[in-house]
Amino acid sequence: MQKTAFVTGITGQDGPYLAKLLLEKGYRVFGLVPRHSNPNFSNTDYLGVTSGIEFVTGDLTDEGSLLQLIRSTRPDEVYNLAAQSFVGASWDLARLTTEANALGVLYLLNAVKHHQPTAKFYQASTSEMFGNSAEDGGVQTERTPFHPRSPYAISKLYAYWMTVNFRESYGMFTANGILFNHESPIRGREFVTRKIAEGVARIKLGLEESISLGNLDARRDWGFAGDYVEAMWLMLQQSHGDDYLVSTGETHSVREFLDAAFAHVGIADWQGLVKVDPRFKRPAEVNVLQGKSRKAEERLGWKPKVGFEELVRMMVDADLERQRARLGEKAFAV
Ligand code: NAP
Ligand code: G4F
Repeated sequence: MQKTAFVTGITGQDGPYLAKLLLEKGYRVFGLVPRHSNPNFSNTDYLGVTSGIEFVTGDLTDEGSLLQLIRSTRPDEVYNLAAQSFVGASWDLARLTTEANALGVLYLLNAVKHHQPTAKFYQASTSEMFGNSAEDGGVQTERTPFHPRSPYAISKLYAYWMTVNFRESYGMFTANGILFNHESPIRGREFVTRKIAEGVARIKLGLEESISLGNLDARRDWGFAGDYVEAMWLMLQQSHGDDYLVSTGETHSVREFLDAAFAHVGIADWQGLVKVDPRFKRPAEVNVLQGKSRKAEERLGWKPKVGFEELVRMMVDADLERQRARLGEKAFAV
């Protein structure tokens, strides 16, 4: 029997990687797209999955649209990846962030409970919920206390507990993936890794003189999105719903990301090419994230495949290719 998946956030970074995995496994994939005058399918195009996805229009903030879509698509698995996911914007857009990331999850859980209660439900939770909280040795696990430090993290914590609560109250199969930062060539351009990859590529090709960034000392546990969507799928193949942390176990600073990215294009001394701009600093920073995903390893058999250096090279190479293609198009136009 062919399985059906309902994926929100299909046009973001993780949605296309997950859709690729599910289509390869023979799923029918419905992808939720919010209404835009000019919808952007560049990420599903990049991974070659646009034609395989059945796109449906709706919005996490519109409960009626979710009720109608869950009733009409009858999914076996629901992956809720949609969110206002940019931490930096969440102070200025606190209400919008809360409505989509917190209440939107309640609406989707309700739609599943009413129309397809046997569906397995995945919620995209986040290491941001830990804030600066850590265990001895400075790492985070499933047992580390949460201490969110942004409107984004607070909205995600509400969604985390609502997901747990639907499991405990109604016996539904729900799972939280507490994912640490994961990146790829289709990462949104405002996130620090992609901003650096694109900036380095443009500097290398003589198209830009510098990159403006905020806190270079922040440390993150950066993995590859293609690896992380496998963990999402594995969580929904278990006999019962549970919550799992997903990380690489390594932490690197923004500065180290810059080192690796510039080194890859043969620039050793990048200090004069990076400007620190207070506009990119946050009212409350999360200083260090480093996860220990032993539970995912033991119970799901999941391990990351792509390491830090390979991830940086992959992202910079992809941006070099994109920038060169643009230059080629311009030359052709002349
Ligand atoms: P992303 O690239 O920002 O994609 C977010 C997606 O959500 C986009 O497709 C966006 O559509 C959609 N969306 C936003 N508001 C919506 C709404 N009100 N209704 C319906 N769709 C809406 O995020 P990502 O990096 O793929 O991350 C996927 C999920 O994992 C997010 O929930 C994020 O918070 C969470 N997460 C990410 C990471 C990470 O490191 N990437 C780590 C932990 C957790 P439009 O573009 O059309 O607006
Ligand atoms: O790339 P970032 O914006 O990612 P952040 O805030 O860690 O959030 C991402 O990962 C979370 C999981 O931990 C997700 F839940 C969330 O949706 C998102 O995908 O920033 C990373 C670090 C921060 O400490 C930030 O202050 O880089 C620092 N940084 C320094 N300069 C910058 C910049 N971040 C951005 N975006 N832009 C800068 O210029």
